[in-house]
Amino acid sequence: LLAAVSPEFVAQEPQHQSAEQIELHDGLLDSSAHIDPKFLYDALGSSLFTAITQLPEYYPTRCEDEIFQRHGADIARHVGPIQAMVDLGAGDCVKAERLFASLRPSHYVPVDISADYLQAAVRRLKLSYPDMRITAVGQDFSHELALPDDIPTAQRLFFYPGSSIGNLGPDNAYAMLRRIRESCSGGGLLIGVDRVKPRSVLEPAYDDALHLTAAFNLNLLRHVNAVLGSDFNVDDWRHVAIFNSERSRVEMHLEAQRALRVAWPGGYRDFKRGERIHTENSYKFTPQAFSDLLHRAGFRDVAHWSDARDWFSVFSARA
Ligand code: AVI
Repeated sequence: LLAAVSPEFVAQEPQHQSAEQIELHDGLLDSSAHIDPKFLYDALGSSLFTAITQLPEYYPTRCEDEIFQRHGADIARHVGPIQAMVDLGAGDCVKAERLFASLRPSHYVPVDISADYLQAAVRRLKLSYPDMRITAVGQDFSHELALPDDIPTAQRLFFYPGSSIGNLGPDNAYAMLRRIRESCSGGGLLIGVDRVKPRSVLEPAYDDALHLTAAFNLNLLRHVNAVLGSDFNVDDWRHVAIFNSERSRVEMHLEAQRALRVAWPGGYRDFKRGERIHTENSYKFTPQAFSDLLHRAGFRDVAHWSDARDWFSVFSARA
């Protein structure tokens, strides 16, 4: 039995599906096909992202490091004394570790969707910081934040580096900041934010000469094949990265190189040559726009620091 949505988009009889499969199915059958950027991060995707942060074109990581090096003492003064440092998307915990000396948390709470990866990082940290209490939380914090309730909210400093907030759309970014504020009432937030800058800098950062970002984007199709059982052929697709200045975001897409059909259990879609799947937005902010967003989300006492070129900013705010 086929329920035709249009000649190109066909949903077949529903089978037992996971939430991720339903999300992928719906995104692929939308009038403009899209796939959530979380599907960029399987094991290979996470390694590719780590490699991207070392590319000469990908400036955000280096700019953020520079800010912490140049302004670390000022930042620590603004943050004030803290007990628990809650690291959102901690990964290998290296960014937070560099701040331990200046922020002096007594309790470190790394949160990451990949609990296994986190456990390995925490084992390493425990050897270097035997006196620090460490509580690893394996959690997808994109929809809710559930932290151990023995950490009073006023003792929490949320650390959200790397401009990961920029991968959320405006409504979700606002909702995430509100959730963080509610969860650290009396405490604070330290967050990295990428800034608006010329297209000539932004586009190569997302379309590098070694094609690592292209591999990162295309690898999402392999991850989707594994989750959905689809038959995407990576060779049929091309990585596209463009700065959408009206919306202040770099967009990543995958573009069909020929007319083709992608099928999966429960559906298929015919793509025309040149048709695109939208895979990621990376919003870029002016300091004023991000400061306004923090205030709207209920933060106060907002301060920020930048690198020498004003390409990236680190904001500190109280909740
Ligand atoms: C993780 N995130 C902040 C990166 C960014 O810059 O938006 C992901 C990324 N996409 C392509 N390159 C890096």
